[in-house]
Formats: sequence, structure tokens, C-alpha cells
Amino acid sequence: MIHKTQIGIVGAGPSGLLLSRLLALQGIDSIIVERQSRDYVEGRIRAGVLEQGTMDLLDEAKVGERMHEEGLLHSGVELCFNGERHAIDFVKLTGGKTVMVYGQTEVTKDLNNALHAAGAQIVYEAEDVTVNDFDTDHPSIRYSKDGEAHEIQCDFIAGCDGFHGISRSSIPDDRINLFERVYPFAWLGILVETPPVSDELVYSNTDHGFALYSMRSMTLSRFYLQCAPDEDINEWSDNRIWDELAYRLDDEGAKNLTPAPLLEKGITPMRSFVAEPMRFGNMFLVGDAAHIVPPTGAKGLNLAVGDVRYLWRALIDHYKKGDGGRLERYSETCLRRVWKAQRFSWWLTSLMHRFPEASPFDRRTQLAELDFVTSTEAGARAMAENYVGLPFDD
Ligand code: FAS
Ligand code: PHB
Repeated sequence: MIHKTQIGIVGAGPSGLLLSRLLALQGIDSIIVERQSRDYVEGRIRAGVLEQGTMDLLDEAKVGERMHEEGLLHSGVELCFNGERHAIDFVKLTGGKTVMVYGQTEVTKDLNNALHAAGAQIVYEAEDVTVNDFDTDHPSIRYSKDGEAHEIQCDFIAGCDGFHGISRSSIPDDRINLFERVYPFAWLGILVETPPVSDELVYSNTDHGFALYSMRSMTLSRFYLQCAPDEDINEWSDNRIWDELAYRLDDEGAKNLTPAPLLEKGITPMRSFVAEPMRFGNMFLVGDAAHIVPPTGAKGLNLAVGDVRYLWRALIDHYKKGDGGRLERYSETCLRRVWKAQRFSWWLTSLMHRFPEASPFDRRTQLAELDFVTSTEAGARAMAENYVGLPFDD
């Protein structure tokens, strides 16, 4: 069966859903093809922190109401090392900026609800998805569903299909440059119905490794522990997890740790990854399809939203003004922001984690940098400005 639309979108994660929603509000139509079910996509526990730019774009998409009602505005974070916690005050250091703690799961649900209420075309559980002829003026997405073959004929393809998707992997090797750093550790993440240990997120660097004490609400916490990259999750009993969470906190914080049954437990590998360029003919790579950051800096989802924002504005210029300038500059503009977020994410990951090959000298300089960040305005401001999200270039 043949379908026609203006924008064919592969992937119904936050990138694909947000792009489709923003375009629809401008009268630009799209079809999303997703290989998983809606429940599966909404059930993935991922990002937790939204920059102001992300909040603004969700408001622009008219899906921000529940975020403002249920989300938690945070005015800083705390860095813990040598048994002490140090506040990084975003509001003071950035002239009033904050971040919103509101799970990606909830963002995805809000987008799905708005899209389905507006009759959006989203094909879930699609099989054998391919992207075709993206170097021509008649690109297409092909897939099968319930045994029937389908083709979406479109003007442009948005590859919003994440790190393991088919958009990037459809690019010939001689047309794409890949940059990657794989870290010698992973994160063991848990979701648990227990109060947070502090009003702000706590990032901790200890001799046992990194830990992050985050939250989804004042009764639902999200904790992470640095572990080996090939960790066997079965080696981590609940008791061992709670003991390590207590060990990697300062004494005051550890008193606030209240063990409770785990709702979710999983291991996330750590990598930095960028694909250049991000445009191939009439196909655009968006979000995790083009870049991955270690989640330490809470940039993954926010970077994806930054790409969506730029592509959305470029497509409006194309369709409403006949101006292809932003489309031409898509890759250059997105990558400029991507690489600054890559640098920050790499820096904060290097600052907060224990590296197996680190020498005693490395350990001392790591602690000295933590001292610089938490005891000087220059160090703290550099951290704060990057964490709340750098301004958009265009
Ligand atoms: P996504 O990967 O979210 O979505 C891609 C979609 O495309 C998926 O639904 C997938 O099923 C679909 N797809 C893939 N192949 C397809 C095909 N062939 N055909 C059709 N559909 C296909 N970021 C943070 O900021 N903080 C965090 O703490 C954090 N934790 C994370 C934990 C994990 C385990 C992972 C994997 C990522 C984490 N991230 C985190 C990053 C994450 O939030 C991403 O940045 C965000 O999901 C990016 O959104 P998308 O670009 O839409 O990609
Ligand atoms: C989360 O709450 O999942 C989270 C928060 C901040 C990070 C990473 C993950 O840097």
C-alpha cells in the first residue's frame, strides 16, 4: 500500500514524536513508523532532567501542561566528594536559570496523548523498515505490518530511530564519519518508591566509584551506581545496592536513604558518539540516531530536542517561505551544539568517575578539579552554564 506525506519519520521516541507534533501545529503533515509498541516505548525509563530550551519547546508543542504541574523545578545540584556535599547554585551562577526534573517517560506519554488526540499517523510494531532513495527528490520509507507491504512516499525523511536504528546504518561508510569514546564503566540504575536523599540531585565521587541520587518526584527516586562495563546484574542484590548507595553518600545524605523494593533495575553502557554529517540528501539524522552522550551531564534527551527544534524551524522555512537556508545549515548548526554538549558530558563523566587505570596522581588532580569547581566562582559557573543548557545558536 502507498502512503503520501511531507515528512516520513522513523522512530516514535521523543525526537520523532516531538518533531511530528510541532510540524502538525504548522500544518505540515508526517507519518511516524515505529518498530516497537506504544507501551514498550512509553515504558522505557530513561532521562530525567529537562533544560529550559526543552521546556520551552514542549510548551510550543502544547504538551507542557502536566510537566509544569507535576515536574520539579531545580535550582542547582550537589557534588559530593571527600565525604562532603557542595552546592552548585544555578540561579545565582546563571542569572536565574533552572532545570526541570520530569521523566522522559512522562514526556513521551504527553506527546503520544496529544498526537493521538489530533489523529496523528503513527504506525507501531512496523517490521522490516527501510529508508530509500534519500539522495533523490522522491525518498521513501518501506515497512511491513500484519504481513502487508507499505511504502511512504515523502519529501524528506527524519531518522529519529536512535543509536540502534536503520537510518544511520543505511548511509554508505564512505559518506559518514563516526567519532566514539567507550568508557571503562557502566551505570547500574534503579527506580524505587522512596523519598529522594536531598532536594537537589547529588553527584558523588568516592573511592568505590560514582553514584547519582536523582528523582522523579518527592516519593519516587532514581539512583545510579558506577559498575563494571560488563557487569552481571545478578551480582547486585538489593542489599548490595543499598549498601553501596549508603557508602557513596556523605553521612547526612546516607541517613536520608530509605531502602524499599525496586521497581526497575538495569545497566546502561557509557559511550560518547557522534556521526558527521547529520544530513544525507533529503534524510536528516535526529537525536540518538546521530549522537550519544554518557548520561552524566543529562544531555541526551536535551540534545535530541535541540536537533528537533532546528529541523522543525528549517522545514517551516522550506514549506512556508521557500527558503532552504536552514535545511542547508542543519548539520553544521546541530553539530556545533552537539560537540559542546559532548565536551561537557565527557568532562563531567571524567570528573566524577573512578577510572580503573587512574594513577594516584590522576586521583589527586581529579579531586583538585572538584575542589576548583566547588570553591571558585569561575569553576562553578562553567559547570552551571553547561548543565542548564547553552543558548541556541540560531
Ligand atoms: P530513542 O532511542 O529514544 O528513540 C528511537 C526510537 O526509534 C525507539 O522508539 C526505537 O524503538 C525506534 N526504532 C529503532 N529502530 C527502528 C527501526 N528500524 N524502525 C522503526 N523504529 C525504530 N539521557 C539523559 O539525558 N539522561 C539519562 O539519564 C539517560 N538515560 C538513558 C538510559 C538508557 C538505557 C538509554 C538507552 C538512553 C538514556 N538517555 C538518557 C538518552 C536518551 O534519553 C536519549 O537521548 C533519548 O531517548 C533520545 O531520543 P530519540 O532520539 O528519540 O531516540
Ligand atoms: C535521571 O534522573 O535519570 C538522571 C538525572 C541526571 C543525570 C542522569 C540521569 O545526569
